[in-house]
Amino acid sequence: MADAQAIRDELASLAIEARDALSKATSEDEVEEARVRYLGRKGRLAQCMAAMPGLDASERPAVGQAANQAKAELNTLLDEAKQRLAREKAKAASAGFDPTMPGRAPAPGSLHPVTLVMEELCSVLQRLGFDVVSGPEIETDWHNFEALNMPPDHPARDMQDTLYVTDSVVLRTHTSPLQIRSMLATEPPVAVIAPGRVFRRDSDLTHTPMFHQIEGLLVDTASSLADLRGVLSSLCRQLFGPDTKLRFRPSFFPFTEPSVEVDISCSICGGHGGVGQDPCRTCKESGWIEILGAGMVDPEVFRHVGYDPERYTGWAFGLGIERVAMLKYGIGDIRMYFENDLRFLGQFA
Ligand code: 2NM
Repeated sequence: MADAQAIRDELASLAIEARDALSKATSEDEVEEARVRYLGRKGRLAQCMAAMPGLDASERPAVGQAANQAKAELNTLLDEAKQRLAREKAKAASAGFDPTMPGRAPAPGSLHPVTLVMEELCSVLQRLGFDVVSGPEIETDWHNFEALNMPPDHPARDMQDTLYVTDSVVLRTHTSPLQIRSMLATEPPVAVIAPGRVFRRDSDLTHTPMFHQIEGLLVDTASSLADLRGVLSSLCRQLFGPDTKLRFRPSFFPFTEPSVEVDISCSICGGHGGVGQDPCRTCKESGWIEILGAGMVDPEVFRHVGYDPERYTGWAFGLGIERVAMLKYGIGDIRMYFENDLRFLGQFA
């Protein structure tokens, strides 16, 4: 005769042990082990069931009900343990993924400092009334040299300095041939600017074989150096700040007479030649920086394009974009422009 109280005690203790074991289980194997131990065919619940027939008939229903309750609880505990492990597994699998982190920002491109300065120069000069012109980078010898009063024996035409395509075709060495083309295409008044790539057979610390220029040209019946000075003052002050001063020095170009080189007060030291005790390296303590060349268009150039030099006067100027961008942004080395280092290029947006 089985003891009803002993079965009740066993049911109670196996439930306590099962709760403990399943709440601590750290693997599916441990859960399965517990299932076999408590609910298996030879498990502790099955042993309690096996003892039931030996019970007194009056005790059997109540003990049977307690056994069924224990079985139901064991099943629930097993399900819960399995679900808990599944949750933990999923969490571990996604460890390191934080859905609240901001997304990876796309890296937007930025304009090259040469492009930025070129666009700024164009927009300032367009507001002053100049039209932007463009044209071929491969030019005839005539447009690039002859029409600009640079005869065949001119030193700039040397193979040492110019990249020749054939005997009479060159990579343009300046954007002046665009001014020639503009004058050939229209009668005065003419007010054009010509930005673009130019090529010279030159490569060292301060020269690259390709660089950028912008040139301006104004032709009318009474244009003068005074107008040129006004336009260049306005241009330089918009580019380098309203306190920028200009200085004209006499110079020589084959295509202008008289010719000048134009300095601006140093944008780094403010024209003082130094900052406090430190000498300014940018202007070599002079307070001035050469920024462009200019002059009154030589009558010989007008004759080449069919303009009457007795009727018209004009002036022109030219400057190098890379050099202006270096001064404007404090870039120390011209080679940086062409190394495509994104850490450099991204600084000017
Ligand atoms: C410069 C300096 C001085 C110039 C002259 C002409 C033209 F076509 F009218 F003759 N175009 N550009 C010129 C004059 C360019 O660059 C330093």
